[in-house]
Amino acid sequence: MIIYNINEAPFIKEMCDVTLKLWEKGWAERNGGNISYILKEEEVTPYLDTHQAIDETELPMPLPELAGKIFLVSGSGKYFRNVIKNPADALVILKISQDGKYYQRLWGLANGGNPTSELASHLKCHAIRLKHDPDHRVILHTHATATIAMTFVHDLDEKKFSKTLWQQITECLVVFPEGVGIVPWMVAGTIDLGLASAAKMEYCRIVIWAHHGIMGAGSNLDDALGLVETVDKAADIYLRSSAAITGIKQSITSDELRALAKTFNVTPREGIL
Ligand code: 2HA
Ligand code: ZN
Repeated sequence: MIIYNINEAPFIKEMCDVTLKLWEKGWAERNGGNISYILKEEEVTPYLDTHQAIDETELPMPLPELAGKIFLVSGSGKYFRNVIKNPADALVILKISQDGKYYQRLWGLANGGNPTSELASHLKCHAIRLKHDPDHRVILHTHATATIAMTFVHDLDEKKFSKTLWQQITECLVVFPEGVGIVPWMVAGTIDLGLASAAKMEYCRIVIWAHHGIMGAGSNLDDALGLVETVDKAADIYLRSSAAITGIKQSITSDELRALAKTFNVTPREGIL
């Protein structure tokens, strides 16, 4: 039985909060960025009949691993700044069919439209992260300014890039000991970009899209946003310290990073230090 107004649902409020934060950060110009969030059946049922589909659309590729999963997703072309004003217009709740070939719209996109153009990337990344982390729930893509800037001036070798990030703020290694994945510039919204990102998500929760943005995975919206914020803060410090122009004078050494890893009981990805 449906009892409550979905606009009051915690997952809708969280999505409104995070999309507005991303816009305030200057990372979500125009319709930039997209988010998808796995909802649990029991979270949704007080607000929606999860067996009542409005319509059904074929997925760009079959994803049987995600059969029956429910996602809250931002809409294609929708502005993050506006999500809070009209969540039913800007967001969509969809459910993957039992054969993994279709998604059914349960709610949202009230004035028409489609889920994010990066849906294929998101779903593929969810499937991979769930294999490694049963608590995984969120994929967040945003145009994090400093991270994008760093992809113009730093070697794109992901191990070198990861080490530079770890050297900027002491906590970085602790927050993302697996480092970051990097994909070269690719056309946005393509299956190829989705597959390349998902391949990186086999071993890390951050994938940087060179000259475009960043994708972060997490167990909830705060977790994914916190991860992306940590990476971007490190990138910002790297750029502000003028390392990119003048060369670094001193930094956190490999031995120091190893000591940090030991103290915090994290295992840095092999081959970076
Ligand atoms: O949603 O950010 O990568 C717009 C984008 C595409
Ligand atoms: Zn983008």
